[in-house]
Amino acid sequence: MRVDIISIFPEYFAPLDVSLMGKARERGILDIHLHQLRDWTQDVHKTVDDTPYGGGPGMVMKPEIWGAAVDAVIGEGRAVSGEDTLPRLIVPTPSGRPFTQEVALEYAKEPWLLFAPARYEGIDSRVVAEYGARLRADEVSIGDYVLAGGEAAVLVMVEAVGRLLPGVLGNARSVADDSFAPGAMANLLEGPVYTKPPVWRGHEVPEVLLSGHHGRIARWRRDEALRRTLERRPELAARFDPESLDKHDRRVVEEFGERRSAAAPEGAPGAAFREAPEDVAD
Ligand code: JD8
Repeated sequence: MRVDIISIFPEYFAPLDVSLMGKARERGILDIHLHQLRDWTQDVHKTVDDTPYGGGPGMVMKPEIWGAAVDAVIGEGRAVSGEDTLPRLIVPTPSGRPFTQEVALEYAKEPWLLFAPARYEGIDSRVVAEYGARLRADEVSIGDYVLAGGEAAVLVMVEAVGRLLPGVLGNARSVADDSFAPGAMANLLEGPVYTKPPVWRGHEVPEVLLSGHHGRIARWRRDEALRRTLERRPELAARFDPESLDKHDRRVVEEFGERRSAAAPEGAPGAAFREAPEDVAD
């Protein structure tokens, strides 16, 4: 997969030289190209921003600079790939569609991604409109909090997509086991994990994990993952597919609901969840 990143802080992406992404690049699975946006400015001050039309705080990034940069990078990519392929343009923004594991799996199928992380108040909105007419241009957000720029979001997305590429993850772990991975129990959080020593500062490892009884261990891990999801992400639990809950799963969900209702008086937060066991069961 070819990945191009245009930014006024290309040095921000040094982390892509190390660990899993670094190895993926060494193996030629991931072909990452960093570009300095200011290389496409014309003035001595290398200006990339200007005041917002309509007034208001901050500055907006100029469309001409991004247009010149994106056109040049597309041309460079095509010159290298020799084909008339076009990249998928990805613009991080707090007002974008949520970036999820599902979106990561979709992007992992793409031959070429072009990321446009902005700074200031963002990029003049005509840039996405312009390229949206010529190629797939997505505005995405990595979460409901505000960053100072798009670079951190690009690091998150490149790692989330890069680890899904064939040959990147060792066989120690397959992406099929991932939380949020589509399949039997999509939207199930990871359960607790343990390693040696069996006792640490008086804290013991759950006995079942030392039993060697793989069936009981798998069952325990699933129960823990179910409880953790019910506790920490009720909105995910509410999306459990009833078909994929076996009798034991339903028992865990019901017990959780009973414990929750016992703990939480009428109308308390989470009370709404109490209802779930019924509609899960049928
Ligand atoms: C791109 C500029 C900062 C945003 C004024 C603060 C993504 N989940 C996310 N949170 N924040 C971003 C994000 C923030 C960005 C840019 C992404 C470019 N900023 C701006 C608007 C309000 N400042 C993000 N993905």
